[in-house]
Amino acid sequence: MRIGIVCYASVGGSGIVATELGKALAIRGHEIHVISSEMPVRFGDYTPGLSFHRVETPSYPVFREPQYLLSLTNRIVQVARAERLDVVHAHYAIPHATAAYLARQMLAATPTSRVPRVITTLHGTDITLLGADRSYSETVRFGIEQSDGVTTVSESLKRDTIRELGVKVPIRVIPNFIDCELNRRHPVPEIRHRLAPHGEKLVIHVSNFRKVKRVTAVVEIFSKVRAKVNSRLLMVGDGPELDDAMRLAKALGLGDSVQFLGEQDRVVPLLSAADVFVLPSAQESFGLAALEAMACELPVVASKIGGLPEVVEHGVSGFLHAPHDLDGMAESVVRLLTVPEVHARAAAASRHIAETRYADDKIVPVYESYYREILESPAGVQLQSH
Ligand code: GMT
Repeated sequence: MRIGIVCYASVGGSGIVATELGKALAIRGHEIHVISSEMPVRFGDYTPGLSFHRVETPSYPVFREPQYLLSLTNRIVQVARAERLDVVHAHYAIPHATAAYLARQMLAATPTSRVPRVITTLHGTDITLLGADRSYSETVRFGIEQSDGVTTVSESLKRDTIRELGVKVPIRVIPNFIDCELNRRHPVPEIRHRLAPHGEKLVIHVSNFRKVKRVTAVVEIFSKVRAKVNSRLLMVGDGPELDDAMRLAKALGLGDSVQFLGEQDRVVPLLSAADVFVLPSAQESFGLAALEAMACELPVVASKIGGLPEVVEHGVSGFLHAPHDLDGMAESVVRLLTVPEVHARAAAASRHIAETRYADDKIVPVYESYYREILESPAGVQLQSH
C-alpha cells in the first residue's frame, strides 16, 4: 500500500507512534510518506520505502498567525497526487484530521486524482484537552466523523471520545506498540555507577514535562521515598513545567539526589540503569513512556487514570493509585525498592506484558488489516469522486 502518515515532529507520544508505525510498515514492504513540519525525532537512518515530506508554513505580514492547516493540506494534496496514495493516516485530530479531510475533498474535486481514504488515530490530549474545549470541539468532531476510519490507542480514549464529542462513527481500538528487541534491558555498570555512585536505588520519570504529566508530583513522591530509602531520582525530558520541578526539588532540599537530564534521544540506557518508573499524570490515554519502561523490565507506579490501567496491571507489573494519592504512590515505590521478590515479580511481568500484548510484530499487522478493511469498504458520501 502507499500510505501518507501525517504527524507532529516534536517529542511526544503521537509523533513517536506515527514514525515507528511508518518505519515498521516500510520494512514490511509498504511505501510510506511521512508528512510533517520537521523530520520527526525517531525518523532515524535511511529505511527503504520511507520518505519524508516537509510542510513549510511561510509567514506573511498580513497573517497574524501561521497558516499551518492550509500549508499542511496543500502538502497532503501534493504528496497524495504525486505518490498516488491509497491512505492518508492522520495522527492527532488537531488539525491533522481536518487537513486530511480538506485534502481528500480537494483531490475528489479533481477528475484525474486518485482519492485516498482518510484514517484518523486519536492519541489523547487531542480529545481529553482540546476536543473537550469549546474552541475546538465542533471541528474535532467533524474531522473524526468525516474520516473513513477512526482508531484510538486505548479503550479508555474510545469511551472519552464518545462521551466528550458524542461521535457516532465506529471507533477501532488499536493500542500503541513497541519494538521489544530495541527496547530491552541492557544494564551498563558504568552508567549505573555514574548515576548512583553510592549504590543508591534509582527512580526515573520520562515525559515532555507538560502540566498533565505532574512533574512536581514526581518530585514530591520522590521526596517521601528518599526519607525511607537511599535513592536518587532521574528526571528525563524538558517542557513547560521543568522550572517548577527544579524549584520544588531545591525547596525540598533534595540537592543532587534529583538529576535533571533534559531531553534524551535514547532512553533505554537510562531505563536499564533504573529500578522503578513513576508516572503520576493527571491524564494519560495510554502511557507510551510506561510501556517503554516496562519493556526494559521496570515496574511502574502510576496514576489510576485513563488508559494506564490497560497497560499497567495493578499488583502485577506495578501499582496504580488515585492521582492525588502521592503517599500511596510513594509507599508503592518504597515497597518495590525494598522487597526484592516484589520487584523481581513486577519486573518480569512488565516485560512479559510488553512482549505478549504490545510488541510491534503483533500490533503493526493489525494496522495493515485495518487499512485493507477501510480500502475495501464502500466509499461514504464524502468520498464520491468524479
Ligand atoms: O501529552 C503527551 O504526552 C503527548 C501526547 C501526544 O499525542 O503526543 O501523548 C498522548 O499520546 C501518546 C501516544 O499515543 C499516549 O501514550 C499518551 O498517553 C497521550 N498523552 C495523554 O493522554 C496525556
